[in-house]
Amino acid sequence: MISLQNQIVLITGASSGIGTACARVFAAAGAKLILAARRWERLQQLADLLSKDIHTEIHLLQLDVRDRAAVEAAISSLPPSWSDIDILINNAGLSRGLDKLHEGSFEDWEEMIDTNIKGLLYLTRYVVPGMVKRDRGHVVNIGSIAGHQTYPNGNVYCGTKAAVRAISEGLKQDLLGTPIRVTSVDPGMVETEFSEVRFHGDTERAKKVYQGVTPLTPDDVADVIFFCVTRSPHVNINEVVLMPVDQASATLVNRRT
Ligand code: NDP
Ligand code: 8X3
Repeated sequence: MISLQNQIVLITGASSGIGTACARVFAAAGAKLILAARRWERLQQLADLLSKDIHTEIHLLQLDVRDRAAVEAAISSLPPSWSDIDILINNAGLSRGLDKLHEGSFEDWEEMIDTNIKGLLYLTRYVVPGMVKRDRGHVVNIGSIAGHQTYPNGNVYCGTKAAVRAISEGLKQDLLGTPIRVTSVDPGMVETEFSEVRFHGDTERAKKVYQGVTPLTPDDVADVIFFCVTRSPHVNINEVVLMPVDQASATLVNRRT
């Protein structure tokens, strides 16, 4: 196992899915974890588990990434032993609804844009200056295949992930001349709470998304993220697109039932 001993890793959206899986993988490599999300109990349960099993050092942040002032306060008030963030994993994100654009819900749009684009920007804006000052760091943004191909009714969600892709590219350009690395990890279908959130808690509809296919697991994605951040310091993996063998595009899925 490659060691990330004493490296400080901030993971947003750590209370579920890909974020939780990242917490496990990075804890196993000896990193110190700052875990952020809105659901405090979930974060505490995860922290209890990781501190018991792997003796990980953990700092929790109850944070809504849409709230710029809260993001600024959370980052600027980190205790000195936690403030030098080495790796930022901008993972918090969601889809809401699957409707035609001209019938879509304004609330759903705003939640996706505020979380997936603006939240990611706020974290980046408040964390990256410290990385520049310390001359080290890595930002990993979780995009999606939805940022590469728009699918019917995906409109605004796909737009937010296309924006994440452009922002990752822009950040890489703006950090040229520094040793800071930028990576976009763009998965296809991963079985998490994603579809349940998309369908506003309709678990039956959510289950159907993964019916008859073998989707990616959150661990598969965490594994790729870990690979990206553990290359030699002169290597920048700009973008990784990964999907299950059962998927060929956002709309081409091999279902066995
Ligand atoms: P989950 O729903 O399982 O996890 C989403 C995480 O984001 C939760 O921890 C949630 O925490 C957090 N989150 C959502 N809104 C906010 C907010 N306003 N402030 C802080 N945290 C927030 O889904 P995934 O693990 O699948 O999603 C993780 C990322 O992966 C997302 O960016 C998603 O778009 C992307 N993705 C997912 C794919 C999939 O098929 N599952 C494929 C491609 C990309 P809490 O509610 O506690 O705040
Ligand atoms: C999640 C994957 O195809 O549902 O970003 O948009 S998809």
